Amino acid sequence: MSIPIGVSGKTALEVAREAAKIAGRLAKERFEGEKGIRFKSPGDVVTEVDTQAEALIFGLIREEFPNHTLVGEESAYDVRADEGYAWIVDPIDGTRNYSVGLPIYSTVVGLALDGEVLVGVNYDPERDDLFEAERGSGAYLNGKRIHVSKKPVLKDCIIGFDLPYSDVGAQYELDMLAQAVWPNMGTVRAIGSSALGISYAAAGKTDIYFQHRLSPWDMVAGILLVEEAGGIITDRNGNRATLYSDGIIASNSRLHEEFLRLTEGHDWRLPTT
Ligand code: 2AM
Ligand code: CA
Repeated sequence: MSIPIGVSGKTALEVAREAAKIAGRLAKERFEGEKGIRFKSPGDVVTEVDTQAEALIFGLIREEFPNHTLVGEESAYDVRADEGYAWIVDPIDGTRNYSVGLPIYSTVVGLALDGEVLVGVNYDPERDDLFEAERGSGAYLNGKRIHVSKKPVLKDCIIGFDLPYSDVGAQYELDMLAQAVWPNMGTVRAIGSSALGISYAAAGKTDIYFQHRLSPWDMVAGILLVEEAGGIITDRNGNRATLYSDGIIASNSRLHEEFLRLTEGHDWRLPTT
């Protein structure tokens, strides 16, 4: 699958990296100031910075790849991300954190061809952490190769997860976690950014990550990072994750099997529309 080159000769990865860094730095500069916060729906917050950062990223991509589709959480959320070359952008993942001054958020830029992710970048401006991957070339954090956890059993593990906004699904998820997984695991972390949560699992900092009700821009970089870091990332039923999976589980294959076995038949598998 060929990874395209931009008008000026930059690679898609270079463009994704540059765009994520510029937007992430804008978010960081505005972190202390007035951000223009409003609620899109209960629990789902957006700031003026999200909108500005997305416009900035789209502008940079459009200059290099004028014929590609642009998909973004704020201004182009209803555009299909799995047809042709599509750039998928989350200007600030973890907006709820960002809006209240919790410094746990990141900027996601990915490129997919017919739904197969080719390039994925996740930039955390607070720690200057750059997670990036190109299909077939491995996953990297700040230039160093990363790998998923090697742990074989959940008993020793840190499980990362996040909850959907005010959604009844969150109750199922917590219930499932408490009943099925809790007695068999180490400990849990919920950091409020699924893009960072998946990236930390790709880097083996946590051992497994799960969440349902995600959107293509939350997952685009994570799907590629986990696969290029030697892990597996699936939907709740164990099928390979796509940009439109209703939730994901990311880990190594042994932990994955154990997690799917433990959660089999639990309510979080029920459709919750
Ligand atoms: P956001 O910050 O970009 O809105 C925390 O709950 C994490 O899950 C964040 O990454 C948040 O993305 C994402 N998230 C929460 N509820 C979601 C929903 N219903 N659909 C898509 N993403 C969601
Ligand atoms: Ca997001």
